[in-house]
Amino acid sequence: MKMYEKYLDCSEDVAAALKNHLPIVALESTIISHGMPFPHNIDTAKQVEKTIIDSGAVPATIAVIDGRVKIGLSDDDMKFLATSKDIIKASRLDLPVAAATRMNASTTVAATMICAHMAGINVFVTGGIGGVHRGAQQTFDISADLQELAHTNVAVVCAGAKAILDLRLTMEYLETFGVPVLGWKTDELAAFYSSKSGIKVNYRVDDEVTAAKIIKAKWEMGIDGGVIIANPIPQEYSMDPREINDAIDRALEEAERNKIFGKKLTPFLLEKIKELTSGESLESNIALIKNNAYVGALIARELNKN
Ligand code: PSU
Ligand code: MN
Repeated sequence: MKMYEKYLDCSEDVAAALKNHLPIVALESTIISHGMPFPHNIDTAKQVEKTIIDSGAVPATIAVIDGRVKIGLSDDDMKFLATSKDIIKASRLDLPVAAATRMNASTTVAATMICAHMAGINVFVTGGIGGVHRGAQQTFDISADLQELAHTNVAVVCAGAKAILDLRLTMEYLETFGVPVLGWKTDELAAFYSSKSGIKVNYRVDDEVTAAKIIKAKWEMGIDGGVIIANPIPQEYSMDPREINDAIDRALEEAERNKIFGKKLTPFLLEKIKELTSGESLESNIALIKNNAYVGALIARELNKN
């Protein structure tokens, strides 16, 4: 038994999938506790799990409950995360504290990658990754997600990153740390609510066979770290970039006025943007995650072959 295994609890479904070498897709939980309001958070989490099952893979939503790292959540766990106001948002730095002092914590992209890797899961689906915040030249606010992508061998399917971040600086940072950003059937970096950012990805991939070959080549060559598959939001849900950027600008001003920074900043901005777009952003958010779940399942199945 590996030392870290004593911190993990796999659900029955996930344990069986690991034992039988079935394709598994990890999912984060910060989006449940800090990314969306109830009951949309739990509805979405369940729909995303169902999409993965329907696409031929096994979902594993990850969180820390009473200090236990749960790989695969029960209905009760999920309801608890979706409704309780006292869930810690755990990134890499929080994870040991959450485990040692029996906290209830949702996991960010960084923490989910760590836990997925411990459990032996190498594909992870989320909505948007954290990145270099606007104004990071002054604040130094760069999400720990990016360092995790630099070091931990998990492929992450996302709809790019939200324009609350500085997308150009985020791409520069990822380049410095050798994280390939692959555009799923596109040359352009997806910007979460809109499919267009005006920024190019490193490479375009048009199918899961090529994506899986690239991911495998990276790890077989001993080049540690993640791979990002940036999957644009489906066209019919893509929001007008002007409208969404307007909301983002106003949310950023409000955050500055209220002196919100650090780990509180991302949840604050997400909540404000939802208010300012009168919920339109929420519908897009749900659509894009399901779309990512489908692509993640395809890639997990392909990686799982041989
Ligand atoms: N971006 C989103 N929705 C989210 C997040 C980011 O569009 O829910 C969450 C993810 O869990 C991500 C985290 O890992 O916020 C990043 O937070 P921070 O910037 O504090 O690292
Ligand atoms: Mn941040």
